[in-house]
Amino acid sequence: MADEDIILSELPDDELVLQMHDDLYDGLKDEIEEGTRILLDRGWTPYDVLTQALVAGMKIVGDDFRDGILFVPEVLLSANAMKSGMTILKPLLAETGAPRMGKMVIGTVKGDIHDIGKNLVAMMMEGAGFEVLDLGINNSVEKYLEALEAEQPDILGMSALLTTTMPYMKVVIDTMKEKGMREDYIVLVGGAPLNEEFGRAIGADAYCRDAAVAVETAKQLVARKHNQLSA
Ligand code: B1M
Repeated sequence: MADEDIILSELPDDELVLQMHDDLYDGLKDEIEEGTRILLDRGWTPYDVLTQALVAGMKIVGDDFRDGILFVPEVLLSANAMKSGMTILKPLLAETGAPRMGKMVIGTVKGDIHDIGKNLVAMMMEGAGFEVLDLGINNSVEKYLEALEAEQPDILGMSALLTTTMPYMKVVIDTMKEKGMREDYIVLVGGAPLNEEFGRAIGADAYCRDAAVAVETAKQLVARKHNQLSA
């Protein structure tokens, strides 16, 4: 069947999700928005739409980018389509009425412009009741420190998607140590090329594999910090 013959609303859930993976691959923003709304209307939770339709679709894009089948302009279109789906989900994920859990400053490190994963983490943290200040992409150590001093958050979150930019996280943590402010904050790091060992080696409090892990880790570490302070 030709693409123009496909009526998304007539597809059963499993076929619609596969079609959304194709549409994300093809960077079709309107179709991704439509598919997102259809799944929500059918009673899907925002989290399931996010993970099963959008994040899973982006994984296929990522694999083909890695294998040289897709190139930057195509991936940018996919990223824009993904973001438009995320824009629909964002208020719904934030609407959980969760009690205030704490505050986080988050940003992608210097030299790195990837922001989809970081945005997802920010969205999920807000949904879990955290106040989030998003510094965007390409953040220097000065930008991070300025925000920490101005905002006094519980958590600093850093994201890096490139093997060439992930070492910059250590620059930020080392500078925090030099200035005697490292222990004032919980530092969480994440991004596809990182792992637990790297997180430990650079002196972060935790590496977070995905947004859900970031939320759980943040909750645990903030609770521990508050218990220590009140003990
Ligand atoms: Co880029 N890129 N890219 N790219 N890109 C990767 C990262 C790459 C792995 C692709 C590949 O070759 N397989 C590769 C890096 C290779 C390496 O370093 N070893 C790569 C490259 C090489 C590049 C360029 C250098 C390409 C070029 O120009 N030749 C260039 C770099 C530009 C720069 O930053 N200076 C570049 C550019 C781009 C686009 C602009 C086209 C676009 C970014 C658009 C945007 O973000 N607005 C893009 C994209 C989309 C990707 C891939 C395909 C997808 C990334 C993504 O959004 N994933 C990516 C391939 C891949 O990762 N497999 C790739 C979906 C997202 C939900 O997952 O970001 O992993 P992720 O986030 C997860 C977790 O990692 C974690 O939670 C998130 C949600 O569950 N997490 C955190 C992330 N941050 C966290 C922070 C936390 C906690 C958890 O803080 C507490």
